[in-house]
Amino acid sequence: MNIIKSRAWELPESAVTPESDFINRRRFLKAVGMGSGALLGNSIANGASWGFPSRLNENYKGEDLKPTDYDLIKGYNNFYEFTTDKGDVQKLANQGWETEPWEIEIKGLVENPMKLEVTDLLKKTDGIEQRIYRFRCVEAWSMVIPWDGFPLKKIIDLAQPKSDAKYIKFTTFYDPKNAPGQRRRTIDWPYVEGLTLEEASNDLAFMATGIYGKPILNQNGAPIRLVVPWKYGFKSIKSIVKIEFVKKQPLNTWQDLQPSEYGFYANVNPKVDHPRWSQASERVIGAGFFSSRQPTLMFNGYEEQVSYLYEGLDLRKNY
Ligand SMILES: Nc1nc2c(c(=O)[nH]1)N[C@H]1C(S)=C(S)[C@@H](COP(=O)(O)O)O[C@H]1N2
Ligand SMILES: [Mo]
Repeated sequence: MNIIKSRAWELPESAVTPESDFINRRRFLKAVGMGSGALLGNSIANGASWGFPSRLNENYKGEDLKPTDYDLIKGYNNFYEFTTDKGDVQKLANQGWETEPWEIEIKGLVENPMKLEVTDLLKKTDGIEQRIYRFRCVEAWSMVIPWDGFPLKKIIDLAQPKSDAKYIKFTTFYDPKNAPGQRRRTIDWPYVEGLTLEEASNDLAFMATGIYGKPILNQNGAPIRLVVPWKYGFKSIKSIVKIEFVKKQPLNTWQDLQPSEYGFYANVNPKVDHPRWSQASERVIGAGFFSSRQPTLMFNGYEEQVSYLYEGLDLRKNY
């Protein structure tokens, strides 16, 4: 397949093209009037392969953003269920840990609780789309990721929350046999995250089942994960098995671990430093030596879309 790399835009499988070509391919498809989202991403059959190819959502095409190379997105990971070593997640998450079949449960204060295979959920949420989002880890590094998936709001609409549901609590799998990091009790497993119902209903809140037009890989949170681009990366919980509508604010894993450093909101905010480092700028993963740092933007560049959620809230206290 490598021999036709120079004509990447003709390839039916984005899987084998270098990701720098992704940008050129999009430009080409646009030029011939196919729309830059019509990536012909022939997906390898796996748990969340349903719905591909996805179509680019014109509202989130990341006009001024350069997607990070796929090799970096899938090779530089935080997934403590496996290891704290970013370079080793890729290997350890692909040694016997199965992400298909995968059941997901939607429960709590809802009219329509359900427990179903993730593929069946995808059918109910009616198709997937592609969105290019900034991604900013609390550790002050960043990437740009072309996600495939659907808005979280679609799950809310399916579930029909009752009036006393105020938050959504998300839970990751628990499988210490296949996830070596879970054999260590450094964290009170399973990993948990949460959003207010209002945050979760914002159009930016996304459930990802793919990256770069291909089903999401184990190390990135297969078969389904949350993506909240205006918050620090730890809010974007991976490999979800349970989505619960609750009354009280859930205690998320990082807040539980170190409440003085990590809060519930975790909105990207260059003006509020982490107790141990500045959040004013970020290291851009994959950028050249001379342009490797850039200023961090309020709400990671999504201020216009999300600031209404925090009106009247002291962001210094509610970090
Ligand atoms: N279940 C789970 N989800 C998780 C994490 C984790 O360790 N376990 N790490 C978080 C952190 S700190 C970051 S920065 C992102 C990293 O996602 P990526 O490896 O796909 O880039 O996942 C988040 N979601
Ligand atoms: Mo992170």
